Amino acid sequence: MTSSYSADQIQVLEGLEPVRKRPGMYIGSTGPRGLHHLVYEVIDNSVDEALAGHCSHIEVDLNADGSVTVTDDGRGIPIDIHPTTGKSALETVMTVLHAGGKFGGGGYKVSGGLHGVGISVVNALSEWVEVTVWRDKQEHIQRFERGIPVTELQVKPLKVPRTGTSVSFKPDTQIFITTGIEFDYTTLTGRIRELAYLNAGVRITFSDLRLELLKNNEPRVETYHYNGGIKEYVAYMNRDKQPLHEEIIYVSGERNGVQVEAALQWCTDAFTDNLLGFANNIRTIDGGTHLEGLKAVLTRTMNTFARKRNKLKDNEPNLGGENIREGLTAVISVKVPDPEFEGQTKTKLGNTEVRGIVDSLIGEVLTEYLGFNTAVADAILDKAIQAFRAAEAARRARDLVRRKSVLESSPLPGKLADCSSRDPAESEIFIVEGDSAGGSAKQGRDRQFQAILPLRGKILNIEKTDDAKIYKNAEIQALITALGLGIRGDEFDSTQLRYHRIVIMTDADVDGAHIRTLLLTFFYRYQRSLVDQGYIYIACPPLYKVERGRNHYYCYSERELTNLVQNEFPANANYTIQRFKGLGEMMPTQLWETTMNPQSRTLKRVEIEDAAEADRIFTILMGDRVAPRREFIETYGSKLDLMDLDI
Ligand code: 0RA
Repeated sequence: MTSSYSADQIQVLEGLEPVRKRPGMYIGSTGPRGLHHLVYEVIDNSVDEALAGHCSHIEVDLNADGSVTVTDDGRGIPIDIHPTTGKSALETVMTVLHAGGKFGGGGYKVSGGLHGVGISVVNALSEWVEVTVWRDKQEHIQRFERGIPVTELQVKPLKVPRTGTSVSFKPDTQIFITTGIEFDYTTLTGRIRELAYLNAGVRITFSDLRLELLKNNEPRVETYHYNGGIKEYVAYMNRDKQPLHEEIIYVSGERNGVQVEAALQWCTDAFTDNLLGFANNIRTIDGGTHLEGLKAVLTRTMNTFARKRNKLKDNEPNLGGENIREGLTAVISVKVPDPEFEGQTKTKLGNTEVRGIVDSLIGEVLTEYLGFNTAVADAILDKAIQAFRAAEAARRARDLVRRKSVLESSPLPGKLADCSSRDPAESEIFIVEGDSAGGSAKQGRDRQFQAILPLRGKILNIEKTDDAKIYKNAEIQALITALGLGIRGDEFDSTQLRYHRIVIMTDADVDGAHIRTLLLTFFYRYQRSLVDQGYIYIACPPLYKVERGRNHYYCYSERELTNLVQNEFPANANYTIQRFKGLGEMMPTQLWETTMNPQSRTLKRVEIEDAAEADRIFTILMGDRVAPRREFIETYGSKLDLMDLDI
């Protein structure tokens, strides 16, 4: 390091020290989510360059050493010396908090909310960063360690002229202490696919070059490139459903500096809505003014049409918004110059002006479209009217249930082995498959805080069943009363919940996976907040017991078994392997030790990051169309690989 950097160093420390002190303030957490945000932040910079029209290809590499490289073919981060700081623009962007925006130069700095904190935050939280800029027929490289420049900008002539930026970084294990720095393939590709859909025409290549994931010596390389943008996104989400109308309705426009883009398609075989909102490329999980605008304009426009086309009589009430949205898949993406993100997780768009802009822009286009395509308008209206009648019938069924008080006052199910504790916060319930596993679990548990509910065989498929039948089903009634759930569709009251950990414990085979899916579907469709608020867990029983001499080991995956036998044991070791075919085969003490004891078990909390993907999975697994379901199960086998199961 040259002496001329010592003055800068102090400045740099002042600049980025708060980030290292309180990383959570900048990236949300130092868990897996925060870790992945580092990658998103770097990609977002390249996406901005693409949106400005200067870059067509972005490459993301997960390197074998645990670092990540993001390369683009844009103009390259400027390297000229800033007159006041005396540092290059590149170094300024890398070492000064929020310095990125200054170089934005018009257009949208689309990032916001969770990201958009600037690439300097990535620099601060990385063990090292290396930036390469190709521009002005030269290659410029600078290296940083924990936010501090450790080399000057090194310049070499470029033999083959090119332009662009490449940022490599390795997250700092001193920052990501608890969960480490391993990136998740599905999480990253999910976001990259989303970005490619949201930014039509941008090509993003993803390569996983990590040694342990090499399959048949081939790295996993995936390219995401959608010229149709969010229209293709809707087609992708609906690919296993029956569209009600072929053409996807598409709206795009700009008003008062706010860009609006929406794509909509209704399906005949879907009974929920699936609305995805984005603001400045950030998924707004908690909605906000753009979604409010979309819902309002849909309800108003469709009711106007219903009267115009005599589908509703003068004395009949308006169709409800939820009736109109039944079976609708929609993506709305807005770009707001000055986004406000609200709520605890900053995933709700707050800008009030957006509501009216979305409403008026979409209203104009939709009215014109439906006026020209009356067959489409009629099909959507007929479905909405059907939905309205079904909702009326369901409401009557619910009222009946409520009057009879089946749920509220019914005794706890006989097969429930309840725990002694009455404090839901410390209580757990294990939902197990069959009486045999139930028996082992009952004997193995700690009855103070662990309850066991054995289910007989497969539970009812809630996806295909109407409300009246649901309440009559014995297994579902047992679940509802044991857990203390209310009536479907009612506001979720977490104070009524009898256990704060609801653990699905099924066999590690195809049947077990199916039952787990049925249960997850039940929770997801019946009381989605149970999933969203993190009450649902999956138990991880071992697959193998290995005995060698007086020692025994439990292995929870094939990989663990191979590793144990090949790497931990001497070459000529004598050992036996027992494969557990079901939980019922385990001794109660074994089940306790490996799967139920909080001191030694692993529980996975079910987290559904991508509601759209979850929705699609449940539709495939539970819906009527057999072909995609078979294909899905053949592809993914017993692991629900696409769902993000985190911790
Ligand atoms: C500001 C100005 C210019 C380019 C960029 C930023 C830029 C930043 C990043 C970050 C990753 N990739 C990037 N590509 C470009 C343009 C300056 C000019 O040439 O006029």
